[in-house]
Amino acid sequence: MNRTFLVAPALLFPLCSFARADIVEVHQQGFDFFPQEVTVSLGDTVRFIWHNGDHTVTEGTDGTLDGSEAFHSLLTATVPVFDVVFDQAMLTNFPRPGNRYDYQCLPHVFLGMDGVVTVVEGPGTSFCSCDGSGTAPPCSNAGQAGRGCANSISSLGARLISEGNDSVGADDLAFHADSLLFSQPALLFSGNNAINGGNGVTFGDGLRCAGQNVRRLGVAVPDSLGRAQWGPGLGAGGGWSSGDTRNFQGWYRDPQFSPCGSGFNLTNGVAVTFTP
Ligand SMILES: [Cu+2]
Repeated sequence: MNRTFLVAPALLFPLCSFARADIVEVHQQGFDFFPQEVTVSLGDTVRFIWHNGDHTVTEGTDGTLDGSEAFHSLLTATVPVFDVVFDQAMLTNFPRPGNRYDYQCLPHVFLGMDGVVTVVEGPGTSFCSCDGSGTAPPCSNAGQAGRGCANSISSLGARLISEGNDSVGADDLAFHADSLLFSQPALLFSGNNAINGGNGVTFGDGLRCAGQNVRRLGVAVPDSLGRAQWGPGLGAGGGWSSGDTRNFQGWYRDPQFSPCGSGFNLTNGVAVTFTP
């Protein structure tokens, strides 16, 4: 692995805009981890970022360090960043029910300083990042690679990821989104085309990535952490068949303080090609 990748992985995304692996940041804020719960795709890196005090990031829930942990690090002024890669090796070497990795800060677990990383292994390819690598964000509100444009509560932008399988017969494809707005409706839709070669076009505060023969697949109401889920059981509304590719995207309301003033925004896109 070369040094450039270690130092500045984000700079590589413009060279491979269809890259699925992403970096998801979790910040130490006082005696909390924020966001406290994140859902990531297989292969993603979770980057823990220190701000003040002396903490640890220690997998488990028992408040002890006994060598059985999937990951453990100090998070201090001298170790201000700690990366954990949630790849197949992690899932194989440290299997956890539901691919759910609870972690805690050992000195402060009694204050409730803990968090959760859940890994999902869905099909498809993320495209149409609003990170400036493709179509420019509508009002300089770039998000991170693998995500939509920044919104009023997240400079990262909202992210759509898949879960389940691409089998029409199984019909267990589902989607998760994060960094949406609490209680503001979010719509999952699909389109036959990836617009503008997969780079999307500006639309509201975001980029419109999926178009042609648009199907509305359901409205979800995000929880207090800004997360929503659609599916499984999307096939009846989607009408796809084996061999079809569909481009999925989330549209959501951001009514009060949206960066560009339109009151709505979108996630990245996810393209899935279906099998029998
Ligand atoms: Cu701590």
